[in-house]
Amino acid sequence: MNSTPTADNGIVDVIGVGAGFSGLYLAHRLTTAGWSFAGFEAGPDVGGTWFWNTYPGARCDVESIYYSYSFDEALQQEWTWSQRFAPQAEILAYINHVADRFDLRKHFTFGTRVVAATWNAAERLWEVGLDNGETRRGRYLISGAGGLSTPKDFDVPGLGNFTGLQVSTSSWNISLDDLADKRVAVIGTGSSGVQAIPLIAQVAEHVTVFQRTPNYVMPARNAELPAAQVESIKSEYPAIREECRHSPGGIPDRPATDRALDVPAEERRRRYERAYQLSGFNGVGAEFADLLVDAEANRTASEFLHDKIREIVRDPATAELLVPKYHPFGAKRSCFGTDYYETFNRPNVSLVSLREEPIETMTANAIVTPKNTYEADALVLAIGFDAFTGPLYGLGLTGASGRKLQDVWQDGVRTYLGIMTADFPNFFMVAGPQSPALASNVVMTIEQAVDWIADLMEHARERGATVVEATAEGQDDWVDVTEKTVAATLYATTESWYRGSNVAGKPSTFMGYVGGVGKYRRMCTEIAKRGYPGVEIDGQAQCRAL
Ligand code: NA7
Repeated sequence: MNSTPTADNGIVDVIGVGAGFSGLYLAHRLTTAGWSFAGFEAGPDVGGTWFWNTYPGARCDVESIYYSYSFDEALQQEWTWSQRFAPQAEILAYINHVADRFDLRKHFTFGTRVVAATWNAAERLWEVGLDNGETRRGRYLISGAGGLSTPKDFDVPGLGNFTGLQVSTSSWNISLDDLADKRVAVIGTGSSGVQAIPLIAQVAEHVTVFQRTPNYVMPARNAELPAAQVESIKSEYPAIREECRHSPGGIPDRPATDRALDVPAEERRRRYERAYQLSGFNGVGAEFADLLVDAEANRTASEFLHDKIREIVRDPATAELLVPKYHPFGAKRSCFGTDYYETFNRPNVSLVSLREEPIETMTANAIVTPKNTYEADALVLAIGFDAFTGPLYGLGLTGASGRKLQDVWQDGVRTYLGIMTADFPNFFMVAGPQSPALASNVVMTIEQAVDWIADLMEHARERGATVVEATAEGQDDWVDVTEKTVAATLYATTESWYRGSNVAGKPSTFMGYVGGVGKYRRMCTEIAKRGYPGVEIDGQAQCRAL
């Protein structure tokens, strides 16, 4: 049970949702500042994404030394990452360590989901319904529910017919051994599928990969972190973190100033090759300044990577199917894999392109396309998430005007800084849509958002104010900023979960601010310094924000 004391009237200062990276830092930051806090977490323990996504090969594609909290110097000195890209189990162990070290579990009720939340304007508080039937009342409601925590429905008929073993990467509940010697069908080739497929192929009798859109997959080049490198990083951690906070992506920047087409073809290729060896988000995608804004420049990187696929994959027909041809490199989330393309050289792995033969239905033991019937004993779904809005709509939010969040956002997401949304007073989103979350080392974005929220709450408290809300004008301006920023990039040309296109019927809005973590931080800091323009504090609108 939640052990946070509440006032006699049963009203807690803050109701927090989720005990992943966001929720834990929220609990720590706000309770340290003297707010009472009641957190609710659907899972049985801390971890969020890293609690649920336990599929084989699951690891973060941001390097561990950056994908971790920076708020406490002693914490970052005492924790030692073993690998360049930490596997899921190690990240979960880290999150557990943080929860223990700062005694954070006492602030949460586990196994309990927030399913309804209604703003009570008369009493200036949120009435929050839980899936156990109870109601809690809180002055503020803050979502740390994450952006990729609501699995997408499988939108192909016939899934219910399949009677074999069935598992999703996002709620993995079997062991790899359960797939041993089975004919396994894997649907989905985003980051999750790309990480899982090579390991499943090592144990399965046969793996049939069903690919809808080929992705750019670069070798992760994961490795043990040498002790000397760890020591060197630790000795400079505060400076490294500061660099991350002001960087484009929340990791130390490899600033690119050259434009791809200004460089002779031979040299360009040499540079791509060197960057390919580096890998990570500072690899090929960071080699030239214009790769995400100029289609011709992008083509040079795309073609370099196409050639890599053709070099690795021995069967030319399979290689051609794996070559990404429907989007520019980087416009959809790039993947980092280990032996991904090499896996298609195994005799027990085959590839089905759903562009050529879409799934028509499933039977008890097969996937049926117009061309073939693919028998399978087990089905692995790696089909992704109803990103950002899925988790938020799951909270059942009803705002000041009595409308549900999904109705207010029926034509697309509208937020102020990706943190607040008009008509939902005292409600905050950590790493929400239209924040830099989607295009950043999200832990940096989380810390920044939590600190900004805490500062705004403190600002209101010092003034004796109890209600803060984004103004419609502030929000319009922010939506405009996010749209103009993305319109100048190739992200705008590509259908992906970044813009909600992976979920049928979801209105198309780009879900992130892609102007950079550092620039975003500067804007947020400036807004705070100016007394929060774009926010109404106890009904007093400040001047226009942006
Ligand atoms: P992603 O990246 O959304 O990938 C999902 C994959 O599943 C992708 O290849 C989809 O093809 C495919 N998909 C989705 N629905 C279907 C259906 N109905 N039929 C066939 N194929 C389908 O999710 P991940 O879990 O891999 O990664 C999510 C993020 O986690 C990732 O971006 C990182 O940020 C970490 P599509 O491309 O839509 O054609």
